[in-house]
Amino acid sequence: MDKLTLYIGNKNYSSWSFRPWIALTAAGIPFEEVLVPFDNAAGNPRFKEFSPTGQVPLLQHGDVKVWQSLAIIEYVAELFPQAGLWPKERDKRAVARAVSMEMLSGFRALRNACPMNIRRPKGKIVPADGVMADVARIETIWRDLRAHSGGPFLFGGFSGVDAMFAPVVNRFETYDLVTSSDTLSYMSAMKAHPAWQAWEEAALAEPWIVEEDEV
Ligand SMILES: N[C@@H](CCC(=O)N[C@@H](CS)C(=O)NCC(=O)O)C(=O)O
Repeated sequence: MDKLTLYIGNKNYSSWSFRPWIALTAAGIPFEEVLVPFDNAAGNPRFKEFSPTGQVPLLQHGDVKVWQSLAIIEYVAELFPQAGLWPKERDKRAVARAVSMEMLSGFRALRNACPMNIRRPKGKIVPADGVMADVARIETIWRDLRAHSGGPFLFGGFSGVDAMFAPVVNRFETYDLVTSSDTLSYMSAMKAHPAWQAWEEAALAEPWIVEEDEV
């Protein structure tokens, strides 16, 4: 099989890169990582050299290019069906995809007001309109799925859905947005995962500052 190459942005800030990276890493799927740091002043010209959207993440597999974080997780799940990236049962898989799509296309208030920033010391902000409604919906998703699966992750073991929500765990923590014990318990499970810790360690070691993501 051709090797998999995953192009990503800064580990400190690139929430969309984090999703497929943690999915592949947690599933033990071998891949080469190519990190291209953001260069907002120049409009990220290097991203356009490998990505049709000029955005990261992008997965290269032979001649195949896959962009969009969720499409990458889907592609890899098809290549490695034993990796358990989606639940085995069709009904659970449907829910897994539905909440992943909610994440991919929604929660804009939270995403805009609270950029992922692994390095930022924990500290509250005054939440912009809509942020706490996004937080409440995400907490409901997490609580319901874990009540059904028994946890510790959304469908029991770590899956592609947890990967889709991984950056939210950082946002909740960094901006001190949640207090419920159930939410905090899920966040602890995520932060204890070796793949999470590997990303965090690398993010903390990065030298780059992206001013517009420093809230
Ligand atoms: N919906 C896309 C979002 C990708 C995205 O917004 N990537 C950001 C980094 S996290 C990016 O490449 N930004 C650079 C730019 O927009 O110039 C996905 O799921 O992959």
